[in-house]
Amino acid sequence: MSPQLTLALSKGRIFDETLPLLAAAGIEVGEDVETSRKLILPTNRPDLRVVLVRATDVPTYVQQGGADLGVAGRDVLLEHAAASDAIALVQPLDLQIARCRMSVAVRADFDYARAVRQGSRLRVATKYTHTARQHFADKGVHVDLIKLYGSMELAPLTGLADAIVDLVSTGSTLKANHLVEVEKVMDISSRLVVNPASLKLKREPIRRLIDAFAATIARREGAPS
Ligand code: PRT
Ligand code: MG
Repeated sequence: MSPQLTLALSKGRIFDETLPLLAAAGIEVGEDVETSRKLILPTNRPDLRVVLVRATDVPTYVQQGGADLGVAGRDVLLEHAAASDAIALVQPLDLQIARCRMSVAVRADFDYARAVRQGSRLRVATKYTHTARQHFADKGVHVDLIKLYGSMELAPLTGLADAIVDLVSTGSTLKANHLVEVEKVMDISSRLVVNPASLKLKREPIRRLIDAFAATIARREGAPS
């Protein structure tokens, strides 16, 4: 019997978009996550189970060996890497799921380009302080970063900040709050991450899973969308 593999996923879009990749590899998750309160989900493969953790906890689980593999957004991985001094996670594959972009947004009546041109010091609220700091440093824009854990859109509306750095998908959240996207920081998608020790000790089953995911992604990219 091959060794037991644990895959860490977060509920919501990452779980929903990883399921079809697993299915294409012949793996079915045995519980309905929406109704079940279980955090450990068996699959039809006795050597693979799924654990459900918070999106921001996926890198920690995989890095510390609580899971062999995980799926996490580039946003989460960049912040995690900047905050931890431990050995980097292995990132063998961009799964091209849960795609969005990280952008700078401001109130519609705030002239961002002018503020940047004048070299003003901007107050920027974000959950992604490391990535945002890097972005503005690269552009030579002076910023005071304000760390928030949610509802970033509120910051420019209340005068807490001039701008936010947040994830944007359809743009409807910004629109509903009268904010406009003024600059893209980067494209975001979710990646497979692997614990380096697991990759050595459980090389074969991990390799098979990576190959199966890669084949599905290649097929999707070849298909007209
Ligand atoms: O929600 P929770 O606090 O439990 O955790 P989480 O927000 O970390 O998890 P989740 O499931 O919301 O996001 C997991 C990952 O999905 C993120 O780390 C991103 O890599 C990716 N992803 C893709 C997104 C989005 N698209 C997205 N649109 N994550 C968040 N959003 C949010 C965004 O922050 C904003 O509030 O959706 C809103 C914008 O969406 P639009 O469509 O209105 O533009
Ligand atoms: Mg969320």
